[in-house]
Amino acid sequence: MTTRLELLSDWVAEVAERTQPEQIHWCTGSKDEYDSLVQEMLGSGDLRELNQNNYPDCYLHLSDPHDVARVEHLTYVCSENELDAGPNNNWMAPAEAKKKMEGLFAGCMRGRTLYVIPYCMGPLGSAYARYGVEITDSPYVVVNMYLMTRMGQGALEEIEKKGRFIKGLHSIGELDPERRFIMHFPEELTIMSYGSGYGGNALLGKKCHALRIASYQARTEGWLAEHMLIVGVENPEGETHYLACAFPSACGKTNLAMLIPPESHKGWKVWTLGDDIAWMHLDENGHFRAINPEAGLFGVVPGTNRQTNRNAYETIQTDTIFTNVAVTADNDPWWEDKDTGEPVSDWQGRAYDPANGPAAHPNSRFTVAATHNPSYSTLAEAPEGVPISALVFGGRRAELAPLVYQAKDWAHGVLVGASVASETTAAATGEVGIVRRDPMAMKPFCGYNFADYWAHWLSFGARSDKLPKIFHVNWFRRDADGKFLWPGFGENLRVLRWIIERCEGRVDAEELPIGFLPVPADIDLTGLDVSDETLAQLLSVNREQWQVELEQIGEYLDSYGDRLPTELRAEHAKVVQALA
Ligand code: GTP
Ligand code: SPV
Ligand code: MN
Repeated sequence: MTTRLELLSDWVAEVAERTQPEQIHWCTGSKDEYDSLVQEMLGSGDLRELNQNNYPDCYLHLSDPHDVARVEHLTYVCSENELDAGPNNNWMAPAEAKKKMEGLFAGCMRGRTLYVIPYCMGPLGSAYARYGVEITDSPYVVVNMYLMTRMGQGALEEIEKKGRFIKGLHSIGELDPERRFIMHFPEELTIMSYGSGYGGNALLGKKCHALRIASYQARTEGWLAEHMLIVGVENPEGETHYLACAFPSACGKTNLAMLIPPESHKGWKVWTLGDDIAWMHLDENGHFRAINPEAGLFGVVPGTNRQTNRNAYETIQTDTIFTNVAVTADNDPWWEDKDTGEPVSDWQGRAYDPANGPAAHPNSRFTVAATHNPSYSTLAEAPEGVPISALVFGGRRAELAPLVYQAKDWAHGVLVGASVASETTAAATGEVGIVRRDPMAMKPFCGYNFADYWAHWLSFGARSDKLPKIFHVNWFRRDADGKFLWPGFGENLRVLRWIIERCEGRVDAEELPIGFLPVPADIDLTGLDVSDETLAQLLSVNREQWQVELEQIGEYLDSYGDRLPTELRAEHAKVVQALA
């Protein structure tokens, strides 16, 4: 055995007994190990080489066509008590779920290698870091975990010192959507995932551990695990504010985290700390401090180009695993809006035919080390994290939600977060473009009852008077022809500037029932082709539409029954009254 921690060696032996692998590989996390797994997968066809002159050390994985996104209807939170999982989760009794999973796992690794991946979420050795071990039979998962987490020997040593870790068991199984389940046992700190090789279903350190299990732990321990990017905005005077922003899947976190200031903003700099997950603790001074538990980027490929996100575009020129993109005649990776080249073969490896839909899957992804990003912050590895000035919620709303507004105080901000709704995207299977409630962008990721989660959020109000200010943004408002009203991407810096000015108390705002809105003149439009009328439209608040929205929010909150905090109901009633 390659660990002195009995808890771990016993678990690996027990899993091996059940799953019957041909061999067991304990991952060291070395570059040699990564390289040899890549070579092996090139041999097996799991990976394909891309043009190594144009894209050195870049590879392509084409998944099973029925395994391209998260599967929320097959994802469960298995707490002892169904109410603890809440109406926001699918629930199954732990005993029943385990029995089902044990049946699926029986003998499932015959002829395969069982990989043991010890990993760390967060800077190694940080007081805020957490540890887990994923067992998987997928070498694709191993190489992705190598890029996305701090995995291997260093993590194992910490786990051995602590004697504790999250147990994550994964098998790709037959990749049959009928035999696919992602089960979480928060009370036992255990995850079982079967039947999918896709990121959020299979890289168990990410959504399963760092959000579902961690959110459950965070509640009992007094901190927050959130679906948020972390970004530093430095002004020309060299002062930096850090923001943590929660947008639903495929709604712009990676892009905002890697933002490039527009031409008009000489001297401004933007630093990436994280693009998907933030763990936030109150420090001894009552400030929120955030770390990014991840070490890599698992980003949406389509739409990435030099204009929209040059940092991401440059980051993925080398050392990147592409999943489900198309390729050109030169064997370069290709995706919609790449702005150069054209596809000859699509994400299913077929000759490209526009009749088959997009060449790259809309949820095609890149996996790359975070250190590869030119805007990676030197503080991203700081064990104590960065202080957060503002929390920003957002969604994809063609109508209703203005470009930006500020919550009146913490409790109102919690209501603003709880009220987030957004059009669905290709990040999860199911229909795209349907507005659904996605509180705090955590609908698919909260490991317990949302009612208790909102109570936990509200509880910070009494714990500190130095909490971050809370905002809501919407980059996706459209005109009557369906065109985006706001240019977005780098230009979003103009909105971040207003947010920072509000945090510093340097700018007034207009108080409306829904919150504080910018005085239009305070959004700097210099050098931008956006008219005053368009800005007015972007900032407009339609009373009737908001009344309907508030009614829907009220019904939604009511669906949480007795557990809903009365304080949240009261916040809702205040806004309803102010709108009347
Ligand atoms: P997950 O990784 O699924 O959590 O997604 P994400 O929130 O990181 O979303 P991402 O930044 O990858 O953006 C998803 C899609 O939205 C991409 O196709 C982007 O091009 C597009 N997008 C991002 N920011 C903007 C914006 O400001 N305006 C517009 N119109 N589109 C944007
Ligand atoms: C998301 O869907 O929010 C993602 C991609 O960030 S996944 O890791 O698959 O969840
Ligand atoms: Mn995400």
